[in-house]
Amino acid sequence: MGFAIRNDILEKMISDKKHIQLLAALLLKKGITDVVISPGSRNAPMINTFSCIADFNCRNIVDERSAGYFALGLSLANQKPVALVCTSGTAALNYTPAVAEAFYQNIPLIVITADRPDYWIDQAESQCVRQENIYQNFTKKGISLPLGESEKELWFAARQINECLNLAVAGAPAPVHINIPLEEPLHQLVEADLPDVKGIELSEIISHVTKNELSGLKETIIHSQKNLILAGQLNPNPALENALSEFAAKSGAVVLHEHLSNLSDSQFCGSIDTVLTSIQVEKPEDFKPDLLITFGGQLVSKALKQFLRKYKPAQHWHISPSGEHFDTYQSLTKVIKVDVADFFKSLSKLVDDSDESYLNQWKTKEKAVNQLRDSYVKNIGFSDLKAFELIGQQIPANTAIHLGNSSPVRYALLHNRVEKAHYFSNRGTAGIDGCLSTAVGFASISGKLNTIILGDLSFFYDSNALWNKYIGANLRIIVIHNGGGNIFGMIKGPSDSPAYAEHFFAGNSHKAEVLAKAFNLDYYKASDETELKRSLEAFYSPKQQKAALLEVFTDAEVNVKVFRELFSKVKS
Ligand SMILES: Cc1ncc(C[n+]2csc(CCOP(=O)(O)OP(=O)(O)O)c2C)c(N)n1
Repeated sequence: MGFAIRNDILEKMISDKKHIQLLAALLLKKGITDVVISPGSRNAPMINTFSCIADFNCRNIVDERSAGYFALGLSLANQKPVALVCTSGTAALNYTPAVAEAFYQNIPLIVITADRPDYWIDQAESQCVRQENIYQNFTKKGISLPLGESEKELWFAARQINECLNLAVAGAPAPVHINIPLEEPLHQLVEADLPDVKGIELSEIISHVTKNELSGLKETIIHSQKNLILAGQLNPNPALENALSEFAAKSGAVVLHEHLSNLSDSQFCGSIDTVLTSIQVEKPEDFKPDLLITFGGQLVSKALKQFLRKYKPAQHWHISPSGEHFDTYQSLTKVIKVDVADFFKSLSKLVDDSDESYLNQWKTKEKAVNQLRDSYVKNIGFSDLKAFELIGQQIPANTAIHLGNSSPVRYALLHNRVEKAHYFSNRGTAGIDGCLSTAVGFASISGKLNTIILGDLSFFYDSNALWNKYIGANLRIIVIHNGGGNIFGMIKGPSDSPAYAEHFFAGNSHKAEVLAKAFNLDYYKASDETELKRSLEAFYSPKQQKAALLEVFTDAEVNVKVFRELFSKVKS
């Protein structure tokens, strides 16, 4: 299999290791061309081979924890699998957080780790850990390639690689792990083409709901008075949004969504946390659905989970092409294994008797709490809640917004969506360890302006995200510096603990400014409303031609007071 060499390389030299040639050929055959490499010695055969081939777009990131999240962001942005390549030992272990996040966000990472031959494991050899299937809880499949290069072993390796690459994107996408034991010498190169490899295809049959089943579903929908549709975290999907809008309009169903669902129809209901707080003090049972239909990934709102677990629907259908049994509300009665857009499209053709009383109930509530929020936020002092309002007003439309865990995502959800923005967040496992790296990876191939808003602890945790060559002019980082883990002051439990200040809040007086300078970012700061408005204007001005960081300083105690007051106002 011929290939073009990178134009800054003079010779067509690739590793002499046959498995690696095979792997490169199969990756190309499956259209997997984005590679994130971390330096090492044992992975030299992969580095030498991938970096010579023009079709591979290789990036280099030293910190494997950051590289993993960067790859996740890349994959999310271009909706394709991304390969990760690292050496043996703790290098491989450092991928684990990103692999777990990718697993729970259904992102197909192809994790390629170099290893020593198994007879050297646990033998006081350097840089080895027990690496076989180390990500077993977070991958669809983990393989270790055979060491030998006999015809049979190469056939076996090709079959296993084919299977991994197919499974990564089949059904619910997920990471796969290809561990490669390698014998020295590691740097021997040959002038050769890639081998002609046999690609094995996986043909997936898309299931459709039968006519009979559809008419049964229709009957249930028509006879249930209160139909509630809940959209979890989703990638932007206009076809799905159209189908859902049509179904909701025809059926009168209420569609609840968060910003991370990436839906924008104004007939849908957002502001979930404040609406539910308000409902609790009236007659919550009036809002209890008869039929709940869910799809997508996780939801941020804890209040929603508590509400639906208490006021259980008579029926709960979960729609998913891969058929996972998410019984988040302890009421699951049916899993419908179909494409979500197809499901709503098919049902729209059968349903047309929209009774909007349930929808009006929710929309009236939403309007009331949003008005209350707006008048409250207008008059509060400078705080995280206020800063998020001002930031939301200034972020340009039609951009990508990445939200850090944990209070940033919650504050953003309390405010209106930025017009036509796409929202992302590492909500698969809700870690604070890779929010910035994910955004940097995403932004590195995004044609849009990308803003990441994250807390100070998350920023410092993942500041190595800035330690690479892929920081583009389209990146804007907003660090909400409230002096520590302010989220723990907002939620009950940690804030009452005697260990709160030292072990939950973990006060942080370091400033992001020094790191911004170290990584050559333009730096802005704000400690009050006037400064923030001024900084935001410059931060988002077309004149800002370079990646920039805005550090917003707020007072943790004021933040907690303001946040709690909003909810008590909503309650009263
Ligand atoms: C890797 C990881 N470690 C610990 C946590 C627990 N945790 C959740 S939020 C948080 C504090 C975050 O602080 P910061 O980034 O400053 O944001 P804030 O919520 O204070 O605005 C911590 C430690 C986590 N989610 N992920």
